[in-house]
Amino acid sequence: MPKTECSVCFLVFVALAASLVVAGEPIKFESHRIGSFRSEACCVADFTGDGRLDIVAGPFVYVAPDWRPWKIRNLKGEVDEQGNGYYRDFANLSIDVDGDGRLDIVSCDWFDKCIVWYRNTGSEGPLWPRTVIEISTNYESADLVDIDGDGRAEEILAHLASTVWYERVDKAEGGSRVVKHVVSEKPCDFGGGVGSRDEVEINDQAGFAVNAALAYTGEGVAGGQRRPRVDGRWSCW
Ligand SMILES: [Ca+2]
Ligand SMILES: [Ca+2]
Ligand SMILES: [Ca+2]
Repeated sequence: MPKTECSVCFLVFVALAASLVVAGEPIKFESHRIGSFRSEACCVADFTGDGRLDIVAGPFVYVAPDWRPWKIRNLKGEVDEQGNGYYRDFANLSIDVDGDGRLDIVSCDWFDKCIVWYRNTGSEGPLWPRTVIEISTNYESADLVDIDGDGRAEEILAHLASTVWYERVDKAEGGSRVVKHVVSEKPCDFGGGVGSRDEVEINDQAGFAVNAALAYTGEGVAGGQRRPRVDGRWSCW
């Protein structure tokens, strides 16, 4: 079961900076309630293409600047007034999966053991079509990270018992698909992260690119599973 039961982000809100950054002074935040739907995941990105950052949480895009809720999907699940329960939505990652210029959403589900994406239709009306990327195992969550070291956090690192990540690639005949990369099938505690060689202690290894990214599993940085990508292949020790 996800360890975040009933504890994270059920109330939809956004914290906006209320003061300018002044050298040496902490940034102050002021919370603004923009909705009351209780769910766990959210993300911030420009889903309408107007240059303003919107918010996705639960079944809605809350559209800036007035945070009007735009319903884009239905979610399975239920959360009661005490915050008990789940909606089947354990990550919201903003990425243009189909390459049409509009940001879509990648999500995952612990209970249905799947990773999915919702296609941004660009206009209000029909709900965003849902496409299953894979059904395999329990998905605790997922992050957008820069695994290939190109400076863009466009790779999907899923938090599973195994260590895998997903990549959006263009198809030769047009369109796109999401490709799965398996780093290790060894089951570990849930969790995931990525860091550069400078950020994670590893042993030196011939041929290892200085800026290559690492993925490691929930066994942690200290003594955990670290597998650097070397020339397009993964190795481990
Ligand atoms: Ca917008
Ligand atoms: Ca898109
Ligand atoms: Ca990248």
